[in-house]
Formats: sequence, C-alpha cells, structure tokens
Amino acid sequence: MALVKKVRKAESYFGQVVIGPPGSGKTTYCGKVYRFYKNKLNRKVEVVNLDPANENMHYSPKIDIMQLITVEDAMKNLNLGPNGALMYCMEYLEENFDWLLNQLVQIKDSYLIFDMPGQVELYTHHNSIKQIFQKLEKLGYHLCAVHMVDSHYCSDPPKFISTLLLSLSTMMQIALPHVNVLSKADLLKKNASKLDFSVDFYTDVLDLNYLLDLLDEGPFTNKYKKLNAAIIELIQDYSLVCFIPLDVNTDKSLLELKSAIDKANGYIYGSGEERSIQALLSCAVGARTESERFDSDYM
Ligand SMILES: Nc1nc2c(ncn2[C@@H]2O[C@H](COP(=O)(O)OP(=O)(O)OP(=O)(O)O)[C@@H](O)[C@H]2O)c(=O)[nH]1
Ligand SMILES: [Mg+2]
Repeated sequence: MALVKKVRKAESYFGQVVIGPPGSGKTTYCGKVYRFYKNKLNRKVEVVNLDPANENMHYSPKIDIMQLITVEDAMKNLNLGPNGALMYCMEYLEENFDWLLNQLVQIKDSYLIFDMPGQVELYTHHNSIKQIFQKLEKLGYHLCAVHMVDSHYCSDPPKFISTLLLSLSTMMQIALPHVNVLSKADLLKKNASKLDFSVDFYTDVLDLNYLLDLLDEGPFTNKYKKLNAAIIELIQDYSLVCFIPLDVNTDKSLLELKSAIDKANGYIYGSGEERSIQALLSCAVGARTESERFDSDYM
C-alpha cells in the first residue's frame, strides 16, 4: 500500500509493451530498439523481461520475471503443460504485482520496454496481462502496446484475415494505446512480387472486398462465403486495424515506428533527443517525403 502511494505521488512514466504471437520478432525488436534508443537517440531506457520462458535475450534485462518464476518451474511443480504453465506464470505475476512495482520504482527515470511472451490467448482472452498493465496505467505509467505480427501472414488471404481478427481482438482486450506492426518487412519487400496485392494494401488495410473475392475462391474458404463476408464486415465496421512495417535492421524503420509509438502514448522527448532525431533524419532519410520514403523502402 505504501509503495502504491509513493508511486502515485510521482510523475508520468513512459514505455512500450511488446506483444504478439510466437516467433513474430518481439525479443529481437526489444534488443534492437533498446540499443537504438540508448545509442542513437540518447534516451534513458531499460528492458523488462516478462516472458518466463525467454531463452535468447539480446539484451540484459533490468527486471526479469525469470527471477520470480519460470515456465519450467511451473511445469515441474504443478504438472502443467507449457501453455498452462505460461498462463499460471502470468497469474502468479499478477498476484505478485508488488514484486514488479518494487523494481520499477527504482528505474523510474527510464523509458521502459517490456518483452512479453508469445501466446495469443494471453492477449485475446486471459485477463492477467491486461490487469497488470491497467494497474500500471493507474499509477502514471503511459504505455503503448506494440503488437507484432509476422508479415509472412500477408502471403495468404486466410492467414491475413486471421491476422486482422487477432489484431482487432487484441486491441479490444488489452485496451492500451496501440500500434500494430508487420514485422520482418525485409522479407515482405523481398517477396513483394509474390503477393496478391501491393504492400500498402496490407499495411493500410484497404478495401477488404478484394480480399473477400480471394477468400470466396480459395480451396479451403470457398465453402464459408457468408462467414467470410461477416468477418470482412466486422473488421471494416471497426475500422481500427492498420500496420506499420518493421525491418529491425534499419534505423529508418525503427525511427518511423518510434514516432508512431511516441504519438500513441504522448511521450515528450527532451531537446537532446530531438537533435539526435534530426541528425538521424537528415543523414539516414534525406529530404524525401513520407510517401516517397515508404515507396522506396517497402515497394
Ligand atoms: N528477416 C528478419 N527476421 C527477423 C526479424 N525480426 C526477427 N527475426 C527473426 O525471427 C525469429 C524469431 O524472433 P524472436 O525475436 O525470437 O521472436 P519472439 O516474438 O520473441 O518469439 P517468442 O518469444 O518465442 O514468442 C528469429 O529467428 C529472428 O532472427 C526481422 O526484422 N527480419
Ligand atoms: Mg521472445
């Protein structure tokens, strides 16, 4: 209780919560963005690992859930499978929220990057992660969900439609300022000629009736014409989902995503960081316009 009061008195804190399906590139992004923010933008930043089965961290986390509990512990001691054990770990973290908060207050002057586990139920149905971040929001943490989806899913209409549904339900459930990302954009660019539509169709989620035509002709989806139409209508009615493409190996791409995230959670950067951004923009991006930049990077 005393800890909560102490935090309440403090100022606003900022950060991003990196979520998304298994293998979508969350941990790789956390490592890259940590170094990018720290070295190129001069932003004080720390990574918090909340994946209790994280094996290949490309960073040293300031806070690590694996000091509290691991999936392996939960599997062994409670005789659970890997999915059940991960759910249990998140419930355990929720119960031990003070363990997290105690450590967060010690790094309160840093921007936070949360690396999260890759099990979609945690973001679409289960409540623990949602409740942990809602508690932090109430304590003055301005967080943006960065939802990563592998751009491989653009290669097939049924996969893309499931990606849209997943992104929409995650946005509704997590209820934080939200940025959807199509990760591995380098591969998307390389394989653009094999796609049914141009890349901006997938990033901007343009007229989905074109996608409906392909679903209605597809060998697995042609039996479900009414269902296909209902799903397309649902996504278009909400009109919430669009994506930012991300190639973690280019500063340009990290910078474009950073701008969207900072806009979403209202991060205000200092003059030192503003100068770093201007320098990066002028040397890496040149004087090109937004649309020229996008066309040459992703088309
Ligand atoms: N080509 C390419 N590969 C990437 C990119 N980002 C990540 N990867 C690769 O994708 C694979 C999965 O990356 P991870 O960062 O482990 O994914 P994750 O979302 O943390 O995975 P889980 O924690 O298991 O859910 C690795 O082999 C990465 O090297 C990218 O921008 N381009
Ligand atoms: Mg990971």
